[in-house]
Amino acid sequence: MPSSALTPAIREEIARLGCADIMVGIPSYRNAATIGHVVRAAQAGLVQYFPDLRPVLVNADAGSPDGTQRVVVETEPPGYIEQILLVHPTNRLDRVSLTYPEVDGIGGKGAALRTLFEMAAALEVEALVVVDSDLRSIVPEWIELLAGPILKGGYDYVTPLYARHKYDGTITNTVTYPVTRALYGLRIRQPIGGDFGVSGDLIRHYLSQNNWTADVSRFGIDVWMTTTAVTGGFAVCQTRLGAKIHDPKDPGSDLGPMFREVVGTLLTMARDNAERWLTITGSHDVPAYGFERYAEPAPLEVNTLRLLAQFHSGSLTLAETWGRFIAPDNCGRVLALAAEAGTLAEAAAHRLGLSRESGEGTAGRTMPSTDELSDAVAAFHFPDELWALVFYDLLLSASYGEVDVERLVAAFLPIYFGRVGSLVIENRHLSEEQAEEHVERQAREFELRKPYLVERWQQAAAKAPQRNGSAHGPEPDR
Ligand SMILES: Nc1nc2c(ncn2[C@@H]2O[C@H](COP(=O)(O)OP(=O)(O)OP(=O)(O)O)[C@@H](O)[C@H]2O)c(=O)[nH]1
Ligand SMILES: [Mg+2]
Repeated sequence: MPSSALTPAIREEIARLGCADIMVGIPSYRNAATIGHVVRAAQAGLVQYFPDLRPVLVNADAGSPDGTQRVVVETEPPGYIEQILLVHPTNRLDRVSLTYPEVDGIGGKGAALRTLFEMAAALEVEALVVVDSDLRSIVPEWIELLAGPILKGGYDYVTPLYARHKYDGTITNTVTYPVTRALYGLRIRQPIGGDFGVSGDLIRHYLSQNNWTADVSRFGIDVWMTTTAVTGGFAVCQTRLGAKIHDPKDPGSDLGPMFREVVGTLLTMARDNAERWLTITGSHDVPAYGFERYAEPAPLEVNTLRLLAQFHSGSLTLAETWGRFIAPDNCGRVLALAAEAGTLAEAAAHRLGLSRESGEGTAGRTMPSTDELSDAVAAFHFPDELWALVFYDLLLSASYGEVDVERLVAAFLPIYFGRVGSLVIENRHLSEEQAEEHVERQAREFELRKPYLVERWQQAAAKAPQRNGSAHGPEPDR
């Protein structure tokens, strides 16, 4: 990990705080509208569930221009919580809001977490809980649910289990869940959930790693944390948080950079940990903590037409690059699907009176719902098995191919749009539960197809022995 870059102000804060047992960290960037509730819920959780521990709450903000930090500072103080909950904790809760420094010139969620890790290590906390600042559905109990397995159960890493809307969490559902499960053999349903708990031991392990990249400073951080915990042999469990309600995002318009950062990190880590996953077959359940909750997630709209149009337009400019990293048979099938996506999207846009490329409503025409859009392109289907194979082609090329990972992932993005478009279309009439079965089916497909990856990996490794044994072998310090 890059050497510490804590600012003098943060060091002073650490010196003032001295030490703590439990810390809640909240990364933020432009979350003035929602962070107040998150801070109140986290404070209440610390006061209510851990009255005998020394607690601290730290907001690591990007220097948001919308007054996010002011909201944190002006939110009712812990004393208010003590009053309304009638709790008299042994130790006063300290609350801090700071602007975190960039890591090697890069700011982002990961850089914020780097500062939180360093603070947690310096304060010698036993458990660090991190929660997103755009959450609507957080309640005080989340703090217990995320820290309890560490403090009471001896776990090191606690990942969330949520009821998410069937169209939310698309990077998780299509990539990080099935790939983490198939590679490392653990069924961690939300490997990049954003709300999690980490033990003091694991924080020290994180700080000792030397594979921190620009992507990890951004949204690559979550998959980096999960993969580092798993490959380091730390005890992982899941915790049942109920619904995740947060600022909604449309996968076709909002998630491009996040996809590149998450998938870029996942691929690089798969490359560096081949010795750990090559021999794993099948997968195991990961224990779950907390009482079952049934919650209705908030609905989310997705523009399926735009997803299909992006898949198609990507194929027009990227066919040659695709041919360089996707096996010929798979590539032929992907190109045929992209052509079909283009034809269907164009006809549907015409019928619905929408502009073709953006799928946006033209003047005087309101935007149709996700269901209406999906009905209009209902014939489109991107098979599970092809998705798994193409992803494995990507993974292999990221390690042994001639195109660098950044370019590979950027070129892969339109294919992901095609896959997500297909899932939204297929799931439009399914309940959340049925959609969940579909996610499981797809994950099993990744396991089933793993021999395809392993075989090709071994062939490539045999041709490039100098890369396999050294740069891409396991790191000696773990
Ligand atoms: N400090 C900091 N926090 C950030 C930055 N970008 C995002 N965040 C925080 O990271 C958290 C997750 O970001 P979101 O944009 O909500 O991401 P998401 O798509 O909801 O991701 P998931 O919730 O993990 O599915 C939020 O608390 C953001 O405020 C950043 O540049 N700096
Ligand atoms: Mg969010």
